[in-house]
Amino acid sequence: MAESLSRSAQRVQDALAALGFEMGQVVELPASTRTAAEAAAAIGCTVAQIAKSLIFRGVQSGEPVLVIASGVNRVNEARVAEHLGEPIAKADADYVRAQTGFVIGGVPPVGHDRPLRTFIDADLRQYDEIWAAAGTPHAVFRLTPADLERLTGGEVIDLT
Ligand code: 5CA
Repeated sequence: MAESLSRSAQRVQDALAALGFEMGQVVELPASTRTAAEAAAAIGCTVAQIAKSLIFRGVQSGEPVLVIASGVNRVNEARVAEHLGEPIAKADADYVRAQTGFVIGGVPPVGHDRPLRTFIDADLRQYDEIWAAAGTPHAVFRLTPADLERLTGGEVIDLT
């Protein structure tokens, strides 16, 4: 029998179930998955297959924005701003926690305290399977790019 998940990882598992993603299985690993590079090493996939969930803040509205990017890509903030309609700034750790309910290094693409405006890196579409954080810096789950798009309702954009 599988060991029980930590509270934050279970929250993501429950969110996946509520979204009807039956195949979604959160796994907690002994090794750190806090960064995209660590997650790739722990999973045994490429860094590009890590779907990292980054939180930004709309400079005018103060509203949070979730950008889900391939682990190898640096987010072009100006590109996101064009789609959003306002400039964005990097969020600090307290803001990330307050807006999502999760700590940096574990922010998942789904299961947040409230829905977040979401953009998805088009580069992720080239992979058959990708991995995302699942609530803690030791928890991840596997999905396809199509799953990610359906689960988040995010807008796919060219991020680089
Ligand atoms: N669990 C892994 C991948 S599955 C993960 O969450 N990676 S991540 O890249 O999405 O999360 C780490 C990200 O948090 C970094 O890329 C960076 O954008 C952000 N970050 C790290 N430290 C800080 C910090 N002190 N303040 C604000 N953002 C930070």
